[in-house]
Amino acid sequence: MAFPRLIAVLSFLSFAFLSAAAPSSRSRSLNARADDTVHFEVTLTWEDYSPIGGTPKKMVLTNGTFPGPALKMKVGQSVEFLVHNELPDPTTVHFHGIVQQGTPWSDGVPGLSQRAIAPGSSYLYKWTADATGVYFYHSHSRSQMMDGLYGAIIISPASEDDKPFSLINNDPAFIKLMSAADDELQPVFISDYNRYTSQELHAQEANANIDFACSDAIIINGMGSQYCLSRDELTAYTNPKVTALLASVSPSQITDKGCLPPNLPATQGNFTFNIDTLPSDAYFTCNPSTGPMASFDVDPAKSFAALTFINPGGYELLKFTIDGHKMWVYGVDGGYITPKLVDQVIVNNGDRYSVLIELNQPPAQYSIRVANNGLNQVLSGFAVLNYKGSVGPASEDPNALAAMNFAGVNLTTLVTFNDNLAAPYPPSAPAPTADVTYQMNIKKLGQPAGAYQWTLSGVNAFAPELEDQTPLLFEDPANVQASDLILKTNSGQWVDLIIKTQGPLAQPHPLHKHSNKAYVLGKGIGNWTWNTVAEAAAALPAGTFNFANPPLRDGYTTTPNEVNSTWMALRYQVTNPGAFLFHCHVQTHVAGGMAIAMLDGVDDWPKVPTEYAEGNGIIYSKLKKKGKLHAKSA
Ligand SMILES: *[C@@H]1O[C@H](CO)[C@@H](O)[C@H](O)[C@H]1NC(C)=O
Ligand SMILES: *[C@@H]1O[C@H](CO)[C@@H](O)[C@H](O)[C@H]1NC(C)=O
Ligand SMILES: *[C@@H]1O[C@H](CO)[C@@H](O)[C@H](O)[C@H]1NC(C)=O
Ligand SMILES: *[C@@H]1O[C@H](CO)[C@@H](O)[C@H](O)[C@H]1NC(C)=O
Ligand SMILES: *[C@@H]1O[C@H](CO)[C@@H](O)[C@H](O)[C@H]1NC(C)=O
Ligand SMILES: [Cu+2]
Repeated sequence: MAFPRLIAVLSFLSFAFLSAAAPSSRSRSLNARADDTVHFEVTLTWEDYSPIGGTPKKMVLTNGTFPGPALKMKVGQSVEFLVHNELPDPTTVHFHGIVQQGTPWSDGVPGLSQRAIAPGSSYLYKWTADATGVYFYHSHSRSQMMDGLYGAIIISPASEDDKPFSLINNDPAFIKLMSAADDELQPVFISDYNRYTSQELHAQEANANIDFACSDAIIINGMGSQYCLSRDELTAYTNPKVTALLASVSPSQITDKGCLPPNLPATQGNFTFNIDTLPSDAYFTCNPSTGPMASFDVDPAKSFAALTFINPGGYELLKFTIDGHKMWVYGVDGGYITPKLVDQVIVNNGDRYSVLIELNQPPAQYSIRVANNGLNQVLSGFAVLNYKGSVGPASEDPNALAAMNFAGVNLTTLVTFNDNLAAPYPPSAPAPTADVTYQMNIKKLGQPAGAYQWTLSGVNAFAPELEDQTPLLFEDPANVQASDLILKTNSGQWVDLIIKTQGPLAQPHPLHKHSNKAYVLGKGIGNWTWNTVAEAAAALPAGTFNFANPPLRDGYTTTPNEVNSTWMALRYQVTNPGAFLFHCHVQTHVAGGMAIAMLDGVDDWPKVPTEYAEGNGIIYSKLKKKGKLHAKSA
């Protein structure tokens, strides 16, 4: 019985020690020498932790910290990421935005690219840092990311010439300062926080039959506080659109936590709710608590500072402003863009925005304000931009410089970054036409399904249990039945994905595509009634689609609408064969089934190394016990 496992051990070992020199399919990485490998190693533990003070809950700590340590590397380097799972549950790690060119088995999706890493086991991910920018790693097992497993990935460019800063100011001295700020960029994780674990939250959803959308706090780099407002403040902050919806419930008001009540047919649909099963603090009772506040030190002698905002949150779509400062948005989802000067940026789940701030204000502490961008809850979180030599808060009245209030309503006229204008730098354009078009239909499945169950295809939910199946990557795609949940493409094809949402009350969904990025060709309000983008472009006003320099991203948020349905058209080329997930990054939605598996390049299907196909992560736990694991340091 031990025989097959022994073979697996041996082959995995040789793989682990030899493969640093393994060639990758990308020419850039062919230059990577054996010693041009960075090795990271982390241990995941399940511990009592409280980011917002008050009562701790169980959270995933990565090497004892939350968020996990940042991984820094140079473009072109080979990366090894060894993870030890000391959690009570299975896990996987996804490297969000990393293409995984030629390494689809390191994409971290259970049931697609690997088997989940069992408790007590370890797993070695290996990939190439193909492109510069800010990415992040996070759990992709069920909704475990909400329990705290995430950290930043920062890939620095080969040359300063690749950066877009001359478009801000052509003076070489300024370019040098801006580039230096980018070299020292600080990641800023902005996220909702819930006092319940992801498993408890899903149990609450199922029992109450609701799509869960109420938080305790917004935390910034794992720090924050739960603020409880007075009833007068809550009333003052209630959006008139929300007031109209509240007429159907009693009392007709938002909850003490600032949330829309969970039993609103207008937002949930026509379902039978059992909200008595919810713990009162899930939606109603607000328990104030105070935790630490994140502070970002900046040095005005350097003239500029760079921050990259990342939303790894469960379900709140967020936005931020910085008191007294405009910002140049110069990077989106890792890629540089033609910079835009703005006051506010919306950061939806999974997305990253890099901003450059000119440090031209008196040396003081300025508030970084993060507010919920949805109408589901009145909620904000705060951090500090701390100038070196600061004499204290920038003004006596803490809100004197605020561009938006606690409910996220603007207090001044402000410019919000327009996602549609995120032109890639250097310029880049898709093929003018697609080879194949797939249409999807986001909606709740409807009774008798639960109010928390969703479909992306428009037909079936991608059930969480599919994470437990044999990974699709390990199958011969000829034997895998294509369906509304499993799409097949051929290598080199240009693929259009048309995503339709159903109004009225089409809420925004921040979708995420694994592997290579896709162009956002256009978005619209109303019914999509065409077979292809070409047909739609002929029928709709000029300018509806951008074929010249459309945003090139791994995150794409559907357009919300209170009245009509909406649509969004994405285009990408199949350049990296493998099994990749396309899904909503709202954790409650993906857990509810809003996902589709793309079998990209079925005509050029990769051969999975034996070590991954058979290894299943068991090996390292054995080595560890025998003390035979020698970690190389980064
Ligand atoms: C995690 O902790 C281990 C043990 O202290 C250390 O060797 C390793 O470098 C840490 N990992 C990261 C990514 O910092
Ligand atoms: C809501 O669902 C119930 C039970 O299925 C059904 O009888 C009723 O007609 C539905 N109401 C609306 C407005 O769709
Ligand atoms: C901000 O608020 C003011 C009114 O307080 C309004 O006139 C303005 O249009 C708002 N929106 C923006 C984007 O500035
Ligand atoms: C979209 O289609 C729906 C269902 O067929 C229809 O009720 C609605 O009027 C259409 N909306 C528009 C803007 O054409
Ligand atoms: C809904 O669609 C109709 C028909 O296209 C249009 O006239 C109307 O302005 C749209 N309403 C909203 C709120 O987008
Ligand atoms: Cu969603």
